Amino acid sequence: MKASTLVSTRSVTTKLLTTASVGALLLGLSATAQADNWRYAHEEYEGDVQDVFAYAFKEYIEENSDHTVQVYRFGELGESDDIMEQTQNGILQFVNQSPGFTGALIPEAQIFFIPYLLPTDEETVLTFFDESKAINEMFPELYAEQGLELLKMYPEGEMVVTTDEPISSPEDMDNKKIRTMTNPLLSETYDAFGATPTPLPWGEVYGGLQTGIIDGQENPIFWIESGGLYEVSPHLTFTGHGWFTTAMMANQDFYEGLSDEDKELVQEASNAAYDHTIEHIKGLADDALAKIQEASDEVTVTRLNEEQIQAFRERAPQVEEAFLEMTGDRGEELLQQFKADLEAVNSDS
Ligand code: 6CS
Repeated sequence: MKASTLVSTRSVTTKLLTTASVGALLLGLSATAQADNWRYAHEEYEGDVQDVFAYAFKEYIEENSDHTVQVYRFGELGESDDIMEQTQNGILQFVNQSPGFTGALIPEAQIFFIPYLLPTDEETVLTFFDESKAINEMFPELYAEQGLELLKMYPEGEMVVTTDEPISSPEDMDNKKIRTMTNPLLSETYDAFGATPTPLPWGEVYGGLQTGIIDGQENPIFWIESGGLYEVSPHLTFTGHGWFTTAMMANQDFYEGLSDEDKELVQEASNAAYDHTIEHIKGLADDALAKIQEASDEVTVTRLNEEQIQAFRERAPQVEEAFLEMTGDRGEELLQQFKADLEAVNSDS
C-alpha cells in the first residue's frame, strides 16, 4: 500500500472513530440525562398505605424506564409540612400529603372534614374516588395554583376516634382534648362534636396521648394498629363521620419540564399505584382491628348505632357553613359538584 493511501485511510479511520466516539459520548450523555433519580416523600411508615402506593409507583417507573425513584418515609425528611415545602421548592419531585395538612394551604381541600359528607360503605367510596369530577377535574386546578401537579387522590380508611374512655355521644366528648391534623376546619368539626380540638403534627401524637396532653385522636384503623396508638388511647369508636383521604402529587415545574413520554409514564405509574393501593386497602381495616384485639385486652370497640350517630350528624351543618365561609364561591361550587358526584354513585349502585 502506498504511503499516501495509508495516510488517507488512517485519517478516514480516525475521522470515523472520532465521529463514532462523539456519537457514543453524546448518546452516553443523553442516556445519563434521561435516566434521572426522582425523590418522593410520604407521611407514613414501611408497609403503610402511602408506602404501598409509593413503592408501586417506584416499581412501575423502574420497570418501564431508566429512571429510578428514591422513597423517603415519615421522619426521614421532617414532618408533613416540611416535605410539602421541599416539593414546592423543587428539592423533591413527588410528595404524598393528606388534605388534613394541605387544608392549611388549599382551603378547599378541607372538604373531606365536613362530617358525614362521605358514606361509610367502602365500595361506594371507592367508586366515588374513581369517578368523581370534583376529585379528578376540579382538585387538580386548585393544586396547580400552589405549583403542584395533582396525580391522585385516594382514601386510606374510615376514620375511627380513639380516646382515654369509651364515648358514644357528643356529651361524652365534653372537655376531651382531641388531636386533629392541622387544618382549621377539622377544629370546627371537633368543636361541633363537643370536644376541645388540639391541632398537632403527627410526630407529637403518640407522646401527647401517653402523657395526657391530649385525650384522644382520629385515624383509620390500620394506622391505629401500625402506630400502636391503641396502646395509649385504647377506646375505639366508629362514628361513621368520614374517611382519611390522601393525595399524591408532583412539583409542577418539574412535571411540565418532562418529555411527553415521561409525562405519560408518570400518569401510568400513578394509575398503576392507585389500582394496587385500592386493592390493598380492601379488608385492611378488619385485619388491623383483629390484630389490635389480639394484642390488647384493654381495647374497647364501640360502633355507634343509628340514633347515636344522629346526635353527631346533627352537628354537621355548622361545619359545612364554616367550610363555605372559609372557601367562598369556589368552595360552594366544589361542594355542589362533590354532592352531585356522590348522588351519581349512589344512583348507579
Ligand atoms: O394522623 C396523621 O397525622 C397521620 N395519619 C395517617 C393515616 N397518615 C399520615 C398522617 O400524618
